Amino acid sequence: MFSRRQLLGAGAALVSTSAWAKTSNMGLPDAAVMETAKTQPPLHPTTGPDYQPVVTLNGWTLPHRMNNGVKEFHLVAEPVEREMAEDMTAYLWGYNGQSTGPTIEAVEGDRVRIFVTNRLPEHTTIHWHGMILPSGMDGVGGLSQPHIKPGQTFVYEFDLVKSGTFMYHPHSDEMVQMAMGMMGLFIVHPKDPEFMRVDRDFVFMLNAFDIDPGSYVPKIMTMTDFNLWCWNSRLFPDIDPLVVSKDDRVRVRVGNLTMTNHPIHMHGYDFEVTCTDGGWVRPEARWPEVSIDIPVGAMRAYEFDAKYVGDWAIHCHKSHHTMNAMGHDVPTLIGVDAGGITRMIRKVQPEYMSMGTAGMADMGEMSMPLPDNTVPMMAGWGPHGPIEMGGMFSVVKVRDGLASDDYADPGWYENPPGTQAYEWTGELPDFAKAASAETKITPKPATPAKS
Ligand SMILES: [Cu+2]
Repeated sequence: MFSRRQLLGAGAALVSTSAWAKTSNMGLPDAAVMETAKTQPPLHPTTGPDYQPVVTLNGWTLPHRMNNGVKEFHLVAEPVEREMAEDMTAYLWGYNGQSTGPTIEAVEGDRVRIFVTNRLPEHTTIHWHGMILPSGMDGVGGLSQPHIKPGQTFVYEFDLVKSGTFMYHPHSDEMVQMAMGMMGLFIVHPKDPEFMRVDRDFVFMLNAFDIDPGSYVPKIMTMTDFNLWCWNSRLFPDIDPLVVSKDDRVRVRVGNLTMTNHPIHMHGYDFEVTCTDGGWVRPEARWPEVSIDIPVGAMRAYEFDAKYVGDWAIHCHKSHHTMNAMGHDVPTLIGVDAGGITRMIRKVQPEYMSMGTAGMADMGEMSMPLPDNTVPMMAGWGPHGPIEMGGMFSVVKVRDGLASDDYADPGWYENPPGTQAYEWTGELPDFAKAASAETKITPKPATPAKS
């Protein structure tokens, strides 16, 4: 057995970051630390132009301090323990106590000064993906700057010349450090508070890990066959819902630093793609979608008006990405008569069940004993039974009359009578007998709505 210290890597001192932040400040801004994987409330601006702050799913925004008009942030690259689900913790590398790292928020026209302290067992840098900045601030180790050695603090300083959605990640032993979870989002709000204003603005990173059941550290050499597909290093059913008030204008920004694309599909709505890492999409160039493919090394944002109340699934449409830890070398048993083999195995193992001969839905209903520190392949229990999902899945919950900063889970939506699929019992129910197509249908305009 390896001890946790060995797993974290030689030289990774297990000093509490908060204790360290207090004792070795040296004039640096406080390095705030987040201890929980719960979605934190939006951090409203206290100086400068107003903006609608983002909400990072199962994440948080890094506080800053003002120093002579410059916004100063302090990121600490360090080993972290991330709760990926209620029963599963991973030993990752991240920033300020968490992986995915905190979201940085600032405003177009700001000058930012970002202190980066390296508490990893090896050197690192930070690249500011998508930013327009001086070449020497671009964070490519060896090319634009020396690598930041363990124990060193480097300073990045540049003007935010454009608004939009950017990402940050190491450009230093990049394959290892990104496989260990080092990444985050950098949101630059428009200087004009009315430009592209929305009522709710959700952000999250896509990530993929390969962590064997019962172990804690991602296998860094895995290139394609990952077994955990996450949003902000979190797995369904423990990804928080996206809570929205009816008629809100809503934006969802998704960043992808995994090694494959993810078609993110949202039910109940059509929406428009409004932003890429390159900038805002002009109104006349936006296009309608119900699934938006997030390419590798890119982000996409989409917007919609929350007209339809309900519980609407949002998920990656690659069906293996909405499953938790699973092996891919399991034989297909659909249509196989397993009776004989089951009887034989039960002679030595009386509790043995054969599964999979009629599909795998049983997996969502049964709770079988699992190794320590993993999550069931299919999970989640809704108001009508097992949801049979995992990984990259959550629910957009649109409700009437929520307060503007209310992101608390409102529970399950209760479908009004006559609006839910029903079992056929041989006769139409009263609401269906009364239904008349002529009185109900209001055609949706064929042209996209202006925003
Ligand atoms: Cu996916």
